[in-house]
Amino acid sequence: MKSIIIAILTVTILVSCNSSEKNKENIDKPTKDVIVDTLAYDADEIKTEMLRSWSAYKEYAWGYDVLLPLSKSGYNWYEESLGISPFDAYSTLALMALDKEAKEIEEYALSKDWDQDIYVQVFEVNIRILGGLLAIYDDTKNKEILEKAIDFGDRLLPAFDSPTGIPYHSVNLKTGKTSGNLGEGKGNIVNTAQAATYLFEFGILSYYSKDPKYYQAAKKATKAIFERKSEIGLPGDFIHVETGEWTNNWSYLQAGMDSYYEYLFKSNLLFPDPEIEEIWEYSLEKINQYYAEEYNGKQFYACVNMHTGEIVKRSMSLYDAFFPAIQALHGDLENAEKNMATWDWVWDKYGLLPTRYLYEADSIEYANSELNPEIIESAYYLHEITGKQKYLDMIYKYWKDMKSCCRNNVAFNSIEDVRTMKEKDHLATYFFAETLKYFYVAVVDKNKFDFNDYIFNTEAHPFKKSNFKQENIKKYLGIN
Ligand code: DMJ
Repeated sequence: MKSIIIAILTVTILVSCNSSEKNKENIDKPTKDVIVDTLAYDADEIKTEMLRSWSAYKEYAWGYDVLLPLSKSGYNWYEESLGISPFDAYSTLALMALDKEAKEIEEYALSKDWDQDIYVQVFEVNIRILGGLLAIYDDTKNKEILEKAIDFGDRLLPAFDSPTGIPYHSVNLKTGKTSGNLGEGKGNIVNTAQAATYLFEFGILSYYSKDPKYYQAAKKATKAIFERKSEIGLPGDFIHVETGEWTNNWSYLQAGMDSYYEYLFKSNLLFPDPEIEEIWEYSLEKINQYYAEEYNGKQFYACVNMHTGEIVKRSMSLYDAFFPAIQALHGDLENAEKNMATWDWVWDKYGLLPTRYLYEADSIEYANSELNPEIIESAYYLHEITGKQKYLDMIYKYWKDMKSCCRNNVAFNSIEDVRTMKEKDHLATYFFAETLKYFYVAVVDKNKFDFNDYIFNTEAHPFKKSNFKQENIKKYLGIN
């Protein structure tokens, strides 16, 4: 009896926010089975939470891009709404068989007129809106949805009409005029992810429209980055769209470069292209050669100087937690598992990931946490690929911690500071697209969703591999 009480007490402490480091002393550890049983959740629980959060969006923020769950209101990214949350939510609702809700979004998408006189950030709307529209089409095969996706894609294309082929930061959906990050004609600088995270969605759009122009524009932008690599083979992190000069000489896996690498690998899985595959293989070698380092017995990926390879900062942003998934899918399980262990260790320090952690200084640089999915995504891939229970246990723990820190009376909220767990009035659109989806697919029956059948875009919109026939890919995408 005594040992049961100790075990229950211990589990309670272990799962509370900020738990693990602080509470190690004076407590007998419960057996692994006790932790797992207590932390385990099922697919129905996540589905219920998705429905609850989605209903809150509809009640308080319908017509806006984003739900503000504490003030029970909404806000728009630009002067007019693009409806970003619905586009991000569709594929998760559909996968959960929440058909009525998914149908509402399909109808909303059909009512959408993209002729909006607003400048939109090309990178963000590509992964969320174009990715979301294509996911609706992939699921429904509704031709009118494809027309909406083609219309939207056509409105993004003028951004790629630059001297280098690298897209401008923003484009006006109505006029096709472009703008830098500081306004029209000003600050024509983009980070590497904004420059070259298009192969996947533009490849799908080319496939379904049978028009290679989208994939070719994405490929040109990707090659423009790769061809400007340094003498030691690394790309930089910020580039001038018109001159093609690097404006900063750092190189890393973190936010700002992350999805450039992600798409070099993933796009090639759907649409085999020898040129892109070669760029990926080359880049992966450089990542392992220059970014990877063992520090205090753990595997990290540092920020380095693109010309010398010298480490300039020992930091990690929570976005880089996507990389164990890529390593695992690529087949490099040794590095994937080491990298995942490091992420899980950071999670245990705080009970959530801070936006940026400095591993040399062992301190936080940015303490906010915004319900991001990447660590769950990687644990999910690792569980699927290795079959090891410990990765599912990590996911259980992440859910329990996220629930206890971020669940509020209508949905979920972000955190201002992981050290105090002060709440922040924001629910990012990717929470619907990614975070809840990864929690769900990690535990749902294989006959409802089989990991092996899909490739996710960087916003976790899933695309069924069998929808893309090898015999058509070269022609539709213009691959030699
Ligand atoms: C998502 O919008 C995408 O995954 C993007 O590539 C970077 N990460 C955010 C969520 O954290």
